[in-house]
Amino acid sequence: MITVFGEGRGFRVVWLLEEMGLAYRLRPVDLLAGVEKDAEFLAINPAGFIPAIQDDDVTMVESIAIMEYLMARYGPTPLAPDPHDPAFPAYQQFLHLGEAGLAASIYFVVVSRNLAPEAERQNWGAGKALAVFKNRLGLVTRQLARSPYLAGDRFTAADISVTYALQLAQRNGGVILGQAERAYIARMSGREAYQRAMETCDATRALADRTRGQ
Ligand SMILES: N[C@@H](CCC(=O)N[C@@H](CS)C(=O)NCC(=O)O)C(=O)O
Repeated sequence: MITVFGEGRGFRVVWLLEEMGLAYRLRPVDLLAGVEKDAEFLAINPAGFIPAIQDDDVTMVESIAIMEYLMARYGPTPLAPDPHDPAFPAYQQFLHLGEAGLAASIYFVVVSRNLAPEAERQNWGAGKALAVFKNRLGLVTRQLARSPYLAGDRFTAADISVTYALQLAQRNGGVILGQAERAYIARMSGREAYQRAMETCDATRALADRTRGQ
């Protein structure tokens, strides 16, 4: 049985597991309560960030690497196009842009806005991170004008990667997304596997409920 530790970007992993129909359990990790008190989780990831997974004797961190591991280990799956498929380059690019370009940037905007001391909320680093996010978002907008999914005409793990980042920006980063991105999120979150993942992920669902309509 695969164990997923923590939500946040762990939502990507849970959504992927639901898309693949694999059995798993979610073990919550409460970062705000203080991860230093969670000895069981620190034994899995001594660096204390989420998500992590345990799969028999495999322990991993990094949500995109975890998704790639699961698709390679339990695939083949249409969620990961074959390297010879014409969809592969766009798939690979957006799978990684979702974290390296989008989520990793907006995360520092989110923590500055929500967790930093009042006087440090408007800091230069957060402004630069927001500018980087918006710059990379332009590539997503351009791609959505060309195709319904980021890798072309079918859903892949790249859509899981980017949808998570767009929702983080919308829910916690103060970003107002355009019509194309909002319609894309609505399509992605209408998927049955997404809905099942939301049922499992209590913290993500609570956040979505709190920020709906903002
Ligand atoms: N690139 C990593 C980012 C992991 C990450 O920063 N996770 C956040 C929550 S989603 C976290 O644990 N932050 C607390 C910390 O880094 O100490 C991934 O995709 O898994």
